[in-house]
Amino acid sequence: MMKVLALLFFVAFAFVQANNDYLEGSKVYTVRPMTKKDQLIVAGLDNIPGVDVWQHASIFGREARILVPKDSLTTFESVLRSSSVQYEVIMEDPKSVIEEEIKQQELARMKRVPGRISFTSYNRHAEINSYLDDLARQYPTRVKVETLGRTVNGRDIKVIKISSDGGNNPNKPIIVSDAGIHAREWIAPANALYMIRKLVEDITESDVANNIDWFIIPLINPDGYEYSHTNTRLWRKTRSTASSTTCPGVDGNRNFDFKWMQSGSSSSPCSDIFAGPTPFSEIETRVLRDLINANKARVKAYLAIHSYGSYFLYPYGYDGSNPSNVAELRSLGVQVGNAIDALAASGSTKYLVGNSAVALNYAAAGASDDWAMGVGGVSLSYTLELPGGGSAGFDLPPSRINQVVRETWGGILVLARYVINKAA
Ligand code: 0X9
Ligand code: ZN
Repeated sequence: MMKVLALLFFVAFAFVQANNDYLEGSKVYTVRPMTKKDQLIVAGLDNIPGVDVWQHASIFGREARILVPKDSLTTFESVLRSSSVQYEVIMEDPKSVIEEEIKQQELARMKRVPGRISFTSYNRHAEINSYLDDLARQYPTRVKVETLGRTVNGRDIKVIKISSDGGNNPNKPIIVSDAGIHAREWIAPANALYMIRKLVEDITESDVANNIDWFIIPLINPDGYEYSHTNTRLWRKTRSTASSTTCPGVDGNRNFDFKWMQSGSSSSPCSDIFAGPTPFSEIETRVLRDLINANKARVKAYLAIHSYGSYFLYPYGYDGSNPSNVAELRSLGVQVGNAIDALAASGSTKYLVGNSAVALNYAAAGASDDWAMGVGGVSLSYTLELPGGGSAGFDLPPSRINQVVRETWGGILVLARYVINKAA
């Protein structure tokens, strides 16, 4: 048995390795813009071919983290040198670092209890969908699971609807949340799964479980997520090929039809921030649009779950302008951030709360949070960027999943209770 397992592991790992080969010879830099002029230069680095901005620099003193492929190293360094922006190589060999982490993740998966959803390893799409279906069977009065759509690679995108009273009470607020639109942000679906657990299997806050109907899509981009497990660890987009077969995929968070393509987006299919051939070209974005539209009068809050950087962000991210209820968004956001910080492990990054374009220091149009507010009419719309970890930030070690999802739940409770009080 061990031999078979070892062989399987070897085969799986060899497969993964082959597909991360594009990282060969690449480097990871931190870049520290100190002035407005520096910021413009750093923002322009995005356009160098193959450059992958893992974390954008922020005016609040956070440095950028950028992966630069071998062929772009000279251009990248010469731009920075000629403009005297401070930078440093923090990873000389990202390929081997990431491969080592993939090995660790696989080991953690081997230790999980089969058939149970795990918070000590990352769950795969099939496991997530069976968990939802199991809950629907076990808790038929509280839980309904619906398939909202099927992806280009034939995977079902499911929503779990959690309600204490059948789900048809017109006066009850709904909170809609999705995770994993960006494939590589593995902690996001894990966090959504923990929310589901706390609202169905392990209810310790019955006010929140009973006074809100929760619509949660724990994995909205299953094709991309699976691809990041089996092939390219840092895959971000969907896997659709309508625009290009050599460069598949659309950035779901640039594909929503609100100020589409107006900022922070690319019209090139090979870019990681490709907005798609048309707005809502992707099934992954249409399912969310349709879910919110179908329940418009009752959806009181929307939460997009991403990673990384410990941010709690409100619209509008397409240009940094503030919606009319910015004071409410901000003060609730600060309370959410504080609640998470209070439960966080010592030494972890404090949450930064703000308008997304301002806090992240880049505008980006076509994102779900802006659409939910601007078109969907949801007045409390947020993007949660969970903490980073691992070498790339997206690969938070499995040993930290538990802590992160628990502390984050503390913040989500604050949001939920605000919604309950407001509706009362
Ligand atoms: O750029 C994004 O899509 C999000 N950050 S991530 O690192 N997870 O990719 C932030 C989206 C913030 N919201 C808007 N720009 N509207
Ligand atoms: Zn994201």
